[in-house]
Amino acid sequence: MCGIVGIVGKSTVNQALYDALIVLQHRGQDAAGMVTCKDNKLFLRKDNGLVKDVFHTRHMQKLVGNYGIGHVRYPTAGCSSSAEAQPFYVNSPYGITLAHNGNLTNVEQLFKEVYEADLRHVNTTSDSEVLLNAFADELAKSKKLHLAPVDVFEAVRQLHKRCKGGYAVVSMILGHGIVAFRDPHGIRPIVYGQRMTVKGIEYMVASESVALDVLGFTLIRDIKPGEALYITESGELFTQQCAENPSYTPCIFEYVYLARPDSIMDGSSVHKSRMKMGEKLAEKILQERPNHDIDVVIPIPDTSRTSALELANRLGVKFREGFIKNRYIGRTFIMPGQAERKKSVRQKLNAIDLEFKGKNVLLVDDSIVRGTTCKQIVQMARECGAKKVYFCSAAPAVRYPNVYGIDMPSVHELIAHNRTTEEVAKLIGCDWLIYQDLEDLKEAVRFEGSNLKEFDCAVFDGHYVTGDVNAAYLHHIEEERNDHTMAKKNIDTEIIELHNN
Ligand code: PIN
Repeated sequence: MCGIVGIVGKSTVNQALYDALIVLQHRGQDAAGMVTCKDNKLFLRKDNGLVKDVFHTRHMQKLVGNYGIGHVRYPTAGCSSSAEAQPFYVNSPYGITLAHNGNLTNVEQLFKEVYEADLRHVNTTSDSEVLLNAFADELAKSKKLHLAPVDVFEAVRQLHKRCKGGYAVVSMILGHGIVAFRDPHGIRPIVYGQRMTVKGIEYMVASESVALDVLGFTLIRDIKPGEALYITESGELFTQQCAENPSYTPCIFEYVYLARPDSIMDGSSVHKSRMKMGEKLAEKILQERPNHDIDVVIPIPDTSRTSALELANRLGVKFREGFIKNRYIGRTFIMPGQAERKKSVRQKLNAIDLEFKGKNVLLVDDSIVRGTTCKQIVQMARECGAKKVYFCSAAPAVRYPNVYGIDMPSVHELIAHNRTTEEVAKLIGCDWLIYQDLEDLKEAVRFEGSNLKEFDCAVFDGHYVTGDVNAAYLHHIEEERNDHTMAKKNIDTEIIELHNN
């Protein structure tokens, strides 16, 4: 998962891009980058680190121009070297830069084409750089010094035929403008909006609507699956459907945990979806445990608060904050290596004893992935004197890997992989465990009159909407993801970086 943004403004856009990246920081804390364009020159700054640490005044002063794109990275494929920070750049044709959120499932095939047929060199292991080269190759086929919108759309049309997987992309073509597009299944999110200035209309595309809100842009709509958007440097906007058979199956996990609650995605409010997840969970508890003896509902901060509150309301049970989070520690599942993850839970959360002592508590989390955090939290609740500890997950059991750009662990590290609910309950040490049903989760995200019928729910049901994910690919992903490989990659990267310096 990453965050992307692109702006075509009427004056310098660097500050607006920076502000947007700050708002999208939750989508990736690993690296950040921005590229702007002025007088036929590109200005690029990217590095590992948080947005606030990557851009200093001296960089911002040089990032001039009225259009540009930006990226925050949460590594999914490839390694975490700063050379893999985005946006990526190719000089031919025109000078093109690109930022990508998602993961291509046919990257090896595409790499081969780019290398052997298009005669292009890719310098990193990032699928985004391969995607950029394939896009550049398609744009070059127009053989024009200046592209018309129809040429841009033709290039995206051809690109859709060549790429498989999940991708939301923003690309800047020097001397032309910004192109944004979304994969034909609409797996990863991307929206666009506008704001009026005295000099005219400015346009912005971003992963989440919250970036538009904060910068005073009005949301126009989501880019449709397969659709492309072209905004010229002078501010003319064109859109076109570029996929042959688009289908609308956005990633449901965005609503569970990834997106900010104040975002609207594909027309559905993330906040409202999470409230409904709580209501649905309450109904399931009442059905499965009509004589439950829950004294208090306690959320595991932060994401689960919204659903836990609605759950408590619906059950007619008290809602209490029992865990205090140290907000200066990063998210748990982005850290490589099990030992580091275990250590950080205690640093991250502390329990208030009196909310637990002598009570039957229902703990609520947004999801259970590895189960390591949950296990320690259950233990903390018991140490604080809870009589019974029950557990609820606002999402169904995570049993399969994600291949469309969410950095899920290897299947063997997923606690629910090949396990029943009872087995998971036993492992995390709670008295009973209830998972959301998948149909209820879908219901929670759909709203009345919405076009959203189906979703990418692969992590819950193992069904991969792009149709190309087979056992061999899953095996390959598995090899890439286990902690051992990740740790080795990080060490190798460090050595290469030291060597380069
Ligand atoms: C954390 C959201 N959420 C908490 C991420 C823990 C799974 N974990 C996924 C639960 S926050 S575990 O609210 O956004 O900070 O199953 O891997 O132990």
